[in-house]
Formats: sequence, structure tokens, C-alpha cells
Amino acid sequence: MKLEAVELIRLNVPLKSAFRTSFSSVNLHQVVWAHVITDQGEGWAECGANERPDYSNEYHTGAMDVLKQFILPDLFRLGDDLTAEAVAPTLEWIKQHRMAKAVIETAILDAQLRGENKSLATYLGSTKTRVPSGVSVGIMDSLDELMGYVDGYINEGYVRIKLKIEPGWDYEPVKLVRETYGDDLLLQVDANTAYTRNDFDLLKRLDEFNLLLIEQPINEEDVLGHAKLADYIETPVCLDESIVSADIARDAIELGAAEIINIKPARVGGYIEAKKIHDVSVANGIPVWCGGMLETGIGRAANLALAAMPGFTLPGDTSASSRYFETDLTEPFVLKDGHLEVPTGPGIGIDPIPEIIERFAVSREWIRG
Ligand code: NPG
Repeated sequence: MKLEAVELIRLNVPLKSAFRTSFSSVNLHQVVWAHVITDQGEGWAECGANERPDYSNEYHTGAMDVLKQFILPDLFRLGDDLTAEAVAPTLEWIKQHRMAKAVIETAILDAQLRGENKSLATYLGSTKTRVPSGVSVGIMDSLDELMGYVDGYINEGYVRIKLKIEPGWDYEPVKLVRETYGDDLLLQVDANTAYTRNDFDLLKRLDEFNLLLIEQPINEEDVLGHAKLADYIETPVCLDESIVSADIARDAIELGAAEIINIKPARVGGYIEAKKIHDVSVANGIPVWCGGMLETGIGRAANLALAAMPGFTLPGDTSASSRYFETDLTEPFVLKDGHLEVPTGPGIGIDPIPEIIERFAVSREWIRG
């Protein structure tokens, strides 16, 4: 396969409601897509980088810059030797920049699989035809507002609720949701690194609510701190931001810091590395689930293929299109009986709708080899 041209598209997609985490509040899903043209056909992928370096060190302009200056020239230079599997080894010399690497590897993988008439789910060895959907509920201005959203999502059929927490918005909202819906509700929390090693007693108070897990409570670089916390509290500690590769996952598991892992392909450099994290987790008896970054249908389709792998035993942040957007950029993903169907078509199994790209695109730029 040969890479002929790449289109980088910046999109501003309105969210139905603001999404607030311990690191930001957004009304728009501002996102970069890669659209690749190869001699075997085209491919699409969504970049995980936020507009600002608030979730990870990557951000749009930076991701586009490293793509244009270093990543794409190297991939054009591969000529006919381009395969999705060759992308990571070719780019290994470039330190980090995993979200930028992931978007191009995924778009190339999409083109490759479309050419082979094979779905991403089949490529990954996925076994399920549908996956259970959880929903991530942002930090709200009041408990009433929170309960309005939680109630709505439960009525729609979401099988698991994740509450975003931060100091000052933790014990009370979790208590209220647990007491309102009882012990059968699958409930977990996500701190996005908002706590410190000094907060262990505060986090221990959450033990009384029988949570599925607490996600990334402290700094992503403090893996040892997570191991100490995992010893101290009953709630299983799940890592997100800390797990940027299969090697780090292996080490965090051995250290006792990762009792559960949230896998986001964008964060780890793509679906091939994500599969390795799945495999190392399964080999060690560690459950995994698929995270989300408010993806449009293009990113969601690929995540569903991953979430259908056998080790994904917990519901993911793979919600329906309607949880985020009035208008998605693909055919919308619809919740059926608390599940989303895994696409079966070639590649990621779904196409963007050109008129909707036009509506939300703020810039489109072609780079040719
Ligand atoms: O349903 O896609 C979703 C959102 C899930 O909470 C969610 N994502 O920290 O995991 C996270 C958070 C996030 C959103 C992270 C945007 C990065 C960007």
C-alpha cells in the first residue's frame, strides 16, 4: 500500500450540553480528523487530542504540527512498503506524540482493511456483536441537575453510570446516586488526577458505596502512589491517563497500581498497541474497558470494534451518538437494550457524511507526498 495524500480536518461539533470534568468544561467537541488517500482506497480516523493540553500533553495544533513536520514525511517515504503494522516501528524514533501517531495509524488501518474487505473487529479478534453501554456524567452545578441527567440516562437504558468527581464533588453526589438507585446500579467514578497522596482518607470514604472502580484518582506519573492507594482502599483502582503503552500497563499491574485498566487507543498510540494492552491485562487477570473522548461516529465505530474483544468485561464509555450530539457526522449509533452494535462493514465500518463534515469543518488542509 502507498500513502498518496492526507487531509487534516478540524471540526467544531456542538455538544448537546456542557461536559465538565476536573480539568475542563466544554460545549463543543473540537477535534481533528485524518482522511488518508492510499493506492488501495481511503481511510478515516479521529484524533484524541483536545484543543488544549489539559487531558494529556497533546493538543490540536501540536498534533497537526508533528504530523506535518515529521510523521507524514516518514510515511510518504515508505512508498509501497506502507502497512498499518509498519507505522509504529517507522515512527518509533519520535518520542511520545501518541495521539498524533494513533490518528494516522488508524486511518491507514481503515484504508488497509477496507481494501481487504475485513472489519476492524475481525482484525482485532473481537468476539461480540454488540457491547454494553455505560455513560459518563460530568460535574454539575447542583445535585438536582445531576439527578436529572442520571435519571434520564438510566431511563434510556444505559447499563452503567460513571460520575466525574473532584474535591468538593465526590462523597455527596456518589451517596445520592447510590441511595436513589440502590446497590444493583453499576456505578463508578473518575477523578482525572484531581486528588493527591494526601487525600487517601477522603477517597476511602467512597468504599461504603460499593463502586465498580475509581479511575485515575491521582497524578498520572504517580504509579506507585496508585499502588499505595489500591492497598489502602477497597474500591478497585483503575488507571487511564497513566497507561500509555503495553509496557507501562505490565509494570503498573505488577506494582499493584492497576486493578482495572481503561483502554483508549488514542492515548496509547493506536489500536495495535491497545490490543497489546488488552492481551497483557487478560494474561494477568486484569479486567479492561473502553474509554471515550466524546468521539464522533468515526472514533466511536473504531472503539466499538475494540470493546468487542473478549477481555473487555466491563461496560465502556461507548454511549450512543445522542448522548453527545444533535447531529453526528456518521449514521448515528443508537442504544438498543443498553447496547451498541459493533460495526461489521470493512475497516471501521462506517462513513462520514460529506455535507455534515462541511457544516462543522473549520479548516481542511491537504498534505501530499
Ligand atoms: O463518553 O466519550 C465519552 C466521555 C467519557 O469521561 C469521558 N471522557 O477522562 O475519560 C475521560 C473523559 C475525556 C473526555 C478525556 C474528553 C479526554 C477528552
